[in-house]
Amino acid sequence: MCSSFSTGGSEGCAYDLEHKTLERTKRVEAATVKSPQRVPETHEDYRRIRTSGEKIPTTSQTEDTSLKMDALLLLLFTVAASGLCAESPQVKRRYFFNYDHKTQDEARAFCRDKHTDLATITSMEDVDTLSGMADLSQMWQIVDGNRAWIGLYDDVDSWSWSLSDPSFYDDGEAEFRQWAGGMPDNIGSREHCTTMYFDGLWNDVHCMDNLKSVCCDATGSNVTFVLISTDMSWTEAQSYCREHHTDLASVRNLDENQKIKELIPFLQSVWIGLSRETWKWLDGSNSSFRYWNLGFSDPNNLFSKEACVSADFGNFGKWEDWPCGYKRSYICYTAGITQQVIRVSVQKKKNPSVDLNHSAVMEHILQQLRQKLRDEGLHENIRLSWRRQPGGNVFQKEESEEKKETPEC
Ligand SMILES: [Ca+2]
Ligand SMILES: [Ca+2]
Repeated sequence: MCSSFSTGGSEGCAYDLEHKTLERTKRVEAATVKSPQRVPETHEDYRRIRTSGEKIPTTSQTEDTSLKMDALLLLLFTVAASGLCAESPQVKRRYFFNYDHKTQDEARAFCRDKHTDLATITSMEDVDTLSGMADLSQMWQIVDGNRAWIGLYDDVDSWSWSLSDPSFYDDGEAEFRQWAGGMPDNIGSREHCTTMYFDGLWNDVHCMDNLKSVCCDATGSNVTFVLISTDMSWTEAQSYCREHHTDLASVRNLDENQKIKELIPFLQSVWIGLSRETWKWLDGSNSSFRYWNLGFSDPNNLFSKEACVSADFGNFGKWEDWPCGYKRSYICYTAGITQQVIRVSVQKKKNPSVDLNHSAVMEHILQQLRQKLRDEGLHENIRLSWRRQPGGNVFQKEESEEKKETPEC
């Protein structure tokens, strides 16, 4: 069952709450985007856009268009969007306890096969629901019983440079690392920013530490480094570098590592531009609800090995980080996911050589679309992703104008 709605000239469907899947295509005319801005190509473009507050353009004007690219955009309505469906502001998850023992990886695979995913928990109401469901007699283990995996994990491989312009890096340079032995170790589950010690080796540390920093001034792929002697947190240092220079220092190779090392005072550490994201839900939910067992100082990343989360139903369902390879019970959930596929046309006028299939370019376009959806009042939990077309690319050159499709529900 589906009825139509209208948001800012768009058309779509309000979805039936029995969680049926809806998929259809719709054309979004690029002509609705009037900005004459060009797609950013260099880190200087990105810096200009950042400092001016200007939005990163995704299309140019439509006249004289010779290159027109199409892509399919997948919208997942994991929560009934308030702008679309007034009937249910909250997703209705059904939880399933499984009392056999699996690692978090194995549990995730099972849940995705049989249900939607490992459990996402977004409120105390969810915690209470789960506490009422848990059968402790089936969760007995010689050690660490009463615990079940949920879908929260620490994204330990999400390191990225503050200077994100992909054209600044040759192959492999964005992945250059010079960690000291045993690093990154994420002591206390608090270390998500990176320093370089005066010996040139890197360490992950708490982002709120106050340290000196190294900024970079980049012109094309040429770069110079500047020591900033004022102590700041990583975020403060990033803001300072972006205001007065290009960005916090990126380190692309050993030569640049050496140049920065030579700036660092004896026995001191400085911020460089590498940081990472932390706790995420496996299903992509952006819920910030947390129910850590603060009595055990969780998350504490004991022995630097804990990147997965269990709920302890012997302790009110509170959360603890554990090594992901431990085998224990687990909780799946099933939810209504409504999805819609939209065909997006992007027209390139001034920069026909820009590669729309570059991951960074596609991510920038997604960010703009997310912001536009938010501006139009759609629920923040809408998830967007690109759908790859036959051949593996997301964008494909359009060969001819197709007849505009009539939306159907
Ligand atoms: Ca560390
Ligand atoms: Ca722990």
